[in-house]
Amino acid sequence: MNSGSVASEIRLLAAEWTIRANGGYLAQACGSAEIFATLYCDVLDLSPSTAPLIPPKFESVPNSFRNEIRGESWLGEGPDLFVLSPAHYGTTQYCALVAIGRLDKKALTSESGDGGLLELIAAEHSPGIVVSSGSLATALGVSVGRAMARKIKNIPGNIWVFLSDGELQEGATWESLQLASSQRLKNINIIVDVNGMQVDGRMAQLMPIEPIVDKFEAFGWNAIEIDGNNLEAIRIACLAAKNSNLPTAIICRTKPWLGFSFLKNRWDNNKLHFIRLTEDERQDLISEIKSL
Ligand SMILES: Cc1ncc(C[n+]2csc(CCOP(=O)(O)OP(=O)(O)O)c2C)c(N)n1
Ligand SMILES: [Mg+2]
Repeated sequence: MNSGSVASEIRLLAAEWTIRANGGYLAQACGSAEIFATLYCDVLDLSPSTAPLIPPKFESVPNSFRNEIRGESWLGEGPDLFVLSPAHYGTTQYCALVAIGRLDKKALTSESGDGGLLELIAAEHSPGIVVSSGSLATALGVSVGRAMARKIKNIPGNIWVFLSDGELQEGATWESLQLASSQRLKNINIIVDVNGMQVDGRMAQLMPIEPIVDKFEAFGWNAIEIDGNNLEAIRIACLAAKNSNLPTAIICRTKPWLGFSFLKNRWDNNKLHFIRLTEDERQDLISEIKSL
């Protein structure tokens, strides 16, 4: 698989979703397409999916008494585990799973409505999702716990956690980071999508979180800062994270408007978090997709 073509496919599928549903988290997919593509093509060591290409209908949330399918099944049985924390990036995860052949493209249409598993705000039963984290900043704590368990049981492999920059505004994140470094967990790494925005607008205006690198280092983590839309930079940073003796955070500076021209205008007007297309935007997007 070629990471460049997977990144383009993620953007295209997310754009088609947004047109179909007249709404979606398109900017999240456009900003992080290279991160997902590099992880799946060049970094994650995953065994084949144990889940069907077209997901079954939703019956109930997974628990210990029932045998409902878990989102984790689409990621196989290791040795690595990929934990997506911000649940509104679910669309990006589903599109990535289609692009790498773990989900059928038809699932994006047939399973994204009522009663389907492809929730807009993804949950534990949604393809590729390990932890329900619609209440943001909850998946990192679970992931650190799993990394501790793996260390105690000598289970090989790395846990890779995807965080959004908005989640750095939450206290639970920093408690989890502290626990990971105090336990010397080198089997967990974080990729942060620093796209500079959250639901109410710009990070810098609402509650600045800089200097991010210094903060991670102060919490005992190795921190690497890169251009998060550069495939090679992501690949090299992940390799360094794998070989580090400390838990590593890769701080990815991303551009959530990359891929479709109307997004830049929305960024300038601070309206990029959730996109409900105007008629003009819809027409522009359709003709841009046709010209690809
Ligand atoms: C604990 C919690 N607080 C607040 C929210 C409301 N919320 C939903 S999305 C979001 C933005 C979070 O920032 P980020 O993930 O960086 O947003 P994006 O870059 O996608 O705009 C917020 C605050 C939430 N889901 N959970
Ligand atoms: Mg953000």
